[in-house]
Amino acid sequence: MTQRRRIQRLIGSLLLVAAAGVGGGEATADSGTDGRSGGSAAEPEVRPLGHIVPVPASVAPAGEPYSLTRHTRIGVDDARPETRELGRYLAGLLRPATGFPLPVVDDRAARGGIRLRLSPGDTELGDEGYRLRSAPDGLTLTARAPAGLFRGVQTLRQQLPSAVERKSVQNGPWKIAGGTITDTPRYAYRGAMLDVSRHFFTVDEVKRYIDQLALYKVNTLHLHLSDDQGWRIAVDSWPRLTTYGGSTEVGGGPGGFYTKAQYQEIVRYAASRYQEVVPEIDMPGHTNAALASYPELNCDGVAPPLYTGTKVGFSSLCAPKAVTYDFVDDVIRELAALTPGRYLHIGGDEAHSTSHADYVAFMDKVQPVVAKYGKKVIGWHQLTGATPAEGALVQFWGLDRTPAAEKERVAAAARAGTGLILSPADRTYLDMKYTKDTRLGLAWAGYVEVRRSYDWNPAAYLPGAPADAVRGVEAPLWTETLATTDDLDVMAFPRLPGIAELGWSPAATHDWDTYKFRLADQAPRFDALDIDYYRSPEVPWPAE
Ligand code: TNX
Repeated sequence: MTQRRRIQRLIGSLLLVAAAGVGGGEATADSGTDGRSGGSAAEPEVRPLGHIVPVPASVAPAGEPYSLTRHTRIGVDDARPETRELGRYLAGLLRPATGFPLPVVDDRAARGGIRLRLSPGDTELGDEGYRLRSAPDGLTLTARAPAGLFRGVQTLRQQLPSAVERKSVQNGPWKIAGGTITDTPRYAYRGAMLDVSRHFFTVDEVKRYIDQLALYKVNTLHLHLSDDQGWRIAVDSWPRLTTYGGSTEVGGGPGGFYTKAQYQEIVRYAASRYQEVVPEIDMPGHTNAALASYPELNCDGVAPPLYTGTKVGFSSLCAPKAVTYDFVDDVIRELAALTPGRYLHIGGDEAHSTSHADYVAFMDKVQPVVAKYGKKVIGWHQLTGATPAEGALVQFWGLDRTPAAEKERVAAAARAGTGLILSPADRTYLDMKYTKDTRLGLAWAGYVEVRRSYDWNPAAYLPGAPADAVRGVEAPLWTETLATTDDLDVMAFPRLPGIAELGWSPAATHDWDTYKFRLADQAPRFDALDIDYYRSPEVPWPAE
């Protein structure tokens, strides 16, 4: 958290204390008002069912709330070992703030408690859906698979007062509104990308981001592992990629890289949050770190110096050279072996110093290598300038002003069966400035205020692309200007939850005028989780 926000928050709590003194100990809707208009009231004791982000597909409030107490047990169905693990995860979330023991027990021993149940026959719940039933006599989460229970746990968590996110014991009561939520995702692919190349982020920093994504039901973490400024993943057969190519970053800092063991730790942690990691090695452009590490990868056989600036489009692997494909085969083989997920992202963007013929030849040779090692290709949408492989997905990162012909090329690929991930830069790029006054970020795609990032429809975004070609959305976080977790926080929040909602919630629920209130009510949760965020004037935040 920045110093400025710490001070703001301190003043906010002093005002609250003062207001409580005047009002006889009751915080009122006005307490702590800091002069901003339109702020919503203090958190109610029981959050209305479904007043969360992403908004659930179906919400049926009914009856009295469920109360979590010091006697609550968490019951797990032992049909699969993951369920007990999920019970422990839930207990781990709830114990610090409630101070309750919350033992994880056999389902039968949890009468009146919180129960996590698998019901594989419940086909309407799909792969990630869940049902939450809350009543005074118990709370039950049901899903067909552990992933659904995990998503349901996030709903349960958001239904509780935001103080539940704090790491020390807080006052309850801990109530969850009565009724039933039945919820399934709109899209199977709900991603976030983190660029660990322009600035390196440690394993712990990546885990922190994974936990933030989990809260909003994101299921894919795309890691941009190589670029001009740094190579971040160990490759045993080409060790200088990391020892030399990983030794710096934008601005000349020390950079860094993940050993294979560290990378696997990230992958395992993501899996425990039901996120699939999509590793990206960007090729044939964005490769200065590799070219600097191995002279033979350059057409002229001369290694360029390491690069710590922020220009793009100046580097290329040498498409005509045989050694290039030995290199690519080794990298993809070793990376595939670290990847339980289905996809490898091969980049393919901004290859401005690769000729079109070389680009096509390169992609024609490289995509089969991905298949050979058992993975499917994802590429940035320039891949449609070559021929995307069978089963490939392309990630569209254009914007409103992208030429119609370029959009049509992507749409044509979609009509021919290529799946689409939508990351329009002027909507989903979390590194774009919110306004001209935003301290961090870039502005090449324009300013992206909170409403703009939320208020678009993925199904109708790309003219001529069939709606069912859209596999989902992804919010990329490029880090040329971002060096710390505070920097990541303030750019991702509060736009990330909006992209996550576009990915999860049914199109029929899409509505800025209701979303903005649900988003506003995430603010105390951001605070409790120590997430720095941009207090956009478009959002009716509660007073701090
Ligand atoms: C474009 S989007 C890039 C990245 C930059 C980003 C900055 C894409 C595939 N390439 O290399 O980091 O803009 O916003």
